[in-house]
Amino acid sequence: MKRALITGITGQDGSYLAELLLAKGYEVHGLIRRASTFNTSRIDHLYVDPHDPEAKLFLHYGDLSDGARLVTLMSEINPDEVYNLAAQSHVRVSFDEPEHTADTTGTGSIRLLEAVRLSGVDTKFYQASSSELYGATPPPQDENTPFYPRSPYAAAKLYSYWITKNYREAYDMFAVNGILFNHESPRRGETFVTRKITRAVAAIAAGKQDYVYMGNLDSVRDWGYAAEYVEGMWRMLQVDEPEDFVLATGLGITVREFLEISFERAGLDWEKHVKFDERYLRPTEVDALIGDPSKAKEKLGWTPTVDGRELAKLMVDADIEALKHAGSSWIDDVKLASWGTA
Ligand code: NDP
Ligand code: GDR
Repeated sequence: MKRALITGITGQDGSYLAELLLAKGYEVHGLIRRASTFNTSRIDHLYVDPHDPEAKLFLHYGDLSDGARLVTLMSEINPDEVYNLAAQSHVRVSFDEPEHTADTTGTGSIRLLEAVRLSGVDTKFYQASSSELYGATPPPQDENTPFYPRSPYAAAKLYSYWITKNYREAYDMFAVNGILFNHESPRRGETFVTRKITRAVAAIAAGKQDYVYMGNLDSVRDWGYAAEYVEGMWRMLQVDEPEDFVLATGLGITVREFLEISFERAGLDWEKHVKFDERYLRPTEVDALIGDPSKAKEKLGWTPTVDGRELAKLMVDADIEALKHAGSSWIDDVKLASWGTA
């Protein structure tokens, strides 16, 4: 039985990846941060009592800021595959918390790579790199496109990208970067633009909210479906040679078009419900990201089937359904989301 360690298992991608690896018969270990309340809602459906001999999912307290803990865990777990998905992953928030973002999203990766090296485990390593690395470089973007980061988040991810490549070359590690374009799902964090929109559509359609406040509607993103992207991550670790791969759909649409499709899905006119708030603008914006996934198609046999337009409908349907079961807690979430700058 193969054993995997996932950092960021409580996040969107971590939850889909855990599901995928468990279905493939892996024993899955996840790193979770201690919080004053439980934050495992995305993986609660995978819970099996750890005393049960059939249990295959195990969680361990730890943090990417705590290198010694990572070495201990790596030695104890002795994984065949490590997926480094943990990060402060919000671009807008990285302008508010640049140093924390550097520590988690940047230095966190070297701590984990060092934990692999110091513990001496023989493992493959996946680094969650991002299309944000391309930043100001115009589309289409592929594995050979020059990077031009435009945020503290992207600059931290740039460090992680290069240090992963360096450990591959310096220590002959099987360490790869998945350069993933935006990918979304009904489990997407509530303050990323797609989920913010689809949750607002559900709330407005139910008469619980009148408006949603947004920032720049002109940016173009290549949105794919997270459940399909974790399959691509896994495939990157199953090939003979360690290489970096782009995962994308190849279709770019504007935030405005995503809004239009989402509101239309619920029979609403977006222009009557969307207001501008400059709080959601970024000091430097990434105007357009559209990926070319040819290499992943050819070498991994990975082909996405859901693009941004389909995703908008899928996510609106899911949020309308979720709202029916949420009761009063839904309103509180919407209020909470509007407190910050995200
Ligand atoms: P999420 O924000 O949903 O999840 C981030 C995860 O990282 C959470 O489990 C979070 O834990 C954990 N985490 C944050 N800080 C720390 C820390 N200091 N120590 C340990 N764990 C920590 O991100 P996604 O699932 O969307 O993305 C997964 C990865 O892929 C991230 O690295 C992201 O930057 C990257 N990425 C994402 C893309 C996307 O479109 N989704 C595209 C390209 C790259 P907690 O639940 O406790 O907060
Ligand atoms: P992004 O995702 O920055 O691409 O990073 P996000 O959904 O936050 O923004 C996408 C675009 O929408 C514009 N926008 C708004 N964004 C938010 N969050 N809230 C708003 O109100 C709003 N109005 C307009 C943004 O300006 C931006 O242009 C995501 C993250 O998952 C990263 O971790 C990952 O690396 C990249 O995708 C690829």
